[in-house]
Amino acid sequence: MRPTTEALIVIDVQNDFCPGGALAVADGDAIIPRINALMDDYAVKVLTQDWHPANHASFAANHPGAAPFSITRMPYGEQVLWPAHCVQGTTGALFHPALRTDPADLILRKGFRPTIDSYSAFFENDRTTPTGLEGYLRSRGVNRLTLVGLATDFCVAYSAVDAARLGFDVVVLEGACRAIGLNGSLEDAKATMLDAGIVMEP
Ligand code: VGL
Ligand code: ZN
Repeated sequence: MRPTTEALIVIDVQNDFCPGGALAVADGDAIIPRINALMDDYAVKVLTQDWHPANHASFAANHPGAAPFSITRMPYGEQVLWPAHCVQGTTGALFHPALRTDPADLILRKGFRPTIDSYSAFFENDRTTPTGLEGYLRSRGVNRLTLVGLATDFCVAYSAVDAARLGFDVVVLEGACRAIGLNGSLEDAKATMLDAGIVMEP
């Protein structure tokens, strides 16, 4: 068992990001057995859940004429327009049934405000509106994070970079993540994570 200063952060292992889902990540479900086993090693375990209202501004369907995976400009910067996914109350938003959820100390929902997306578990996409996760971890005395989940190049990377910026020591277990892969997004995300001082392990 790892010390109580370390937390496992499991990002968005939800039906819509797994094969058959609305924004399926190739092999997204393949990481689940390893994540389930990792939970036994950590005293502090947090699961995040992408949790959008149906009218969410990140959905292409809410921008007439816009194609999924196109890019638009929001007040807070560029935003990829996604197929509708992880809509509150739908099966797609549920955790994958194979993921162990009982051991989780905290389930953190994000992306619930209609006009702003939230890739990161720490800040919404304006990079300033906090989700509250930093306070939760600090008040529990956590200073080191291991990140796993979906997707490597979006929610995992954004969460890892924000965590490093906040002063946490961050390790990303690449083998326990899978990527969406959109115009070099994985390569970009890896470079950004390495620049931020994040340790990438297999
Ligand atoms: C994610 C795109 C949109 C993710 C969430 O979990 O990486 N990607 N919403
Ligand atoms: Zn989303």
